[in-house]
Amino acid sequence: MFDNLSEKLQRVFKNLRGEGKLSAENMETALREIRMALLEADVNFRVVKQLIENIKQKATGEEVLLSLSPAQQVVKIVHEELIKILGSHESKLRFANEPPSVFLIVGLQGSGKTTSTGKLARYLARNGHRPMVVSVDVYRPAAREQLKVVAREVGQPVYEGAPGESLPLDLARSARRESNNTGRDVLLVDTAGRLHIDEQLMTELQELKAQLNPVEILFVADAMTGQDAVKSADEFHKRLGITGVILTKMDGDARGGAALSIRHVTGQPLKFVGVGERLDALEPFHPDRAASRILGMGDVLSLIEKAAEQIDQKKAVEMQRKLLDNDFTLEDFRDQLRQLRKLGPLQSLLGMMPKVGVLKELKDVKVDEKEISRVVAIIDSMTPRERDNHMIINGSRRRRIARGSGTSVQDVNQLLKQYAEARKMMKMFSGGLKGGLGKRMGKMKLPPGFPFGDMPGPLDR
Ligand SMILES: Nc1nc2c(ncn2[C@@H]2O[C@H](COP(=O)(O)OP(=O)(O)OP(=O)(O)O)[C@@H](O)[C@H]2O)c(=O)[nH]1
Ligand SMILES: [Mg+2]
Repeated sequence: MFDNLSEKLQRVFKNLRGEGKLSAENMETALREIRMALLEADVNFRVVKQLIENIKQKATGEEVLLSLSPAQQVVKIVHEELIKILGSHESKLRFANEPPSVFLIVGLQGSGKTTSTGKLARYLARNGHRPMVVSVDVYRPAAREQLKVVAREVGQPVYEGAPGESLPLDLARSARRESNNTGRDVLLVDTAGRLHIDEQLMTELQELKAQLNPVEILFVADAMTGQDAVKSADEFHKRLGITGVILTKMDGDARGGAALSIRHVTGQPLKFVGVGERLDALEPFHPDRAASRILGMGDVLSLIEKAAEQIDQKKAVEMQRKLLDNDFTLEDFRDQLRQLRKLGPLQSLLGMMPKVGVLKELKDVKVDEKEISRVVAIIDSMTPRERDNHMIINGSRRRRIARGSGTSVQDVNQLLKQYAEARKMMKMFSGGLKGGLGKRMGKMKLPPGFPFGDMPGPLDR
């Protein structure tokens, strides 16, 4: 996600880093390069124009802080403007005053509607709702069966229709009644897709809208189709009035043009992104985090949240606090390694981490269970005091720990080094964006192995 753009923008900032002052010339060059990078990422030209204008205005305006270096200033400005164009704050789902809230899931053929309906049902159920799903795709024989399978997988009920019930409107109305009768508070209506926007589809969707009075009409689009996704979202919005967008297949989209354009072009927010085929691969979209990710600052918050979903809640909150207070001990490090096995595909986690330096090479790493066990064994061989304060682990303690864990002193040294680097790294993040974001960006260099990678440790290249 956003990999290409991220790489290019970081190159622009790097070039600026050598400059002593922000001048008309170096700003001109930087703006030209940023513009190119955005266009190459397939961002809508109107969005690019607006962004560049805003950046230029800010960079030459009074807001420029003399205390920051040119690179720092530009990073700060681009970060702010990216957030603005992406929609400033997370766009939450809306719910009706009187349940069930009906969500219409619409979009072109193959965009990911049925999969997203299942993902959304899972997401809602995990967030205190009681969803029900129904497919009104009566055109493709297997379509309703597909939703049934997906619903079963996420453990949520599906309205299958009475015998002979085969009209979209009938199915939807009965499903709403069924939701009411069974105390379900959200009804997700998976609709049929077409190759192109055609009159028949639009008429059907307009009727569904009129009859069901949905609180959300979510347009599902394939991020990999880039500006085509933006165009069809715009068209659907003009004909139907959508309330938000789900961009799917972001896991396969290195450019991110659709994600960056859709809000500005349609005026409707990007609410969720699909990041894989699995039914847990759906994330609420956070403009600020996306902007940080684009600028290579990783997405530590999403990482923590993802961990929180898998790990027990209390622990996650504690972990977050520890990260912020830089109170992250070796014991926490060990806990994290243990949790790592639960977290699912490592790739998607790596994608959320800062893309500076070494991580780029870590794309295809696989978790090596044996290595994790070894690190865990080393930490297990420490005393509680040592785990709490790694500074006291001197030479003789290192030898004892190595013996106790059946490893070598080098292994212990290596682990301690990684841990120290990881702490340093976290300290940088915990400072937040305010006050000296640029300063941090300039110095930021991922330690080998942050937080788990690039070692002859738990990860194997
Ligand atoms: N990699 C990836 N694949 C996805 C994602 N979302 C959906 N897919 C895949 O896209 C394909 C189409 O998904 P569907 O959910 O069937 O799409 P649809 O819009 O319901 O299709 P129609 O009902 O035929 O219009 C499936 O193979 C999904 O597994 C995603 O976020 N990432
Ligand atoms: Mg479908």
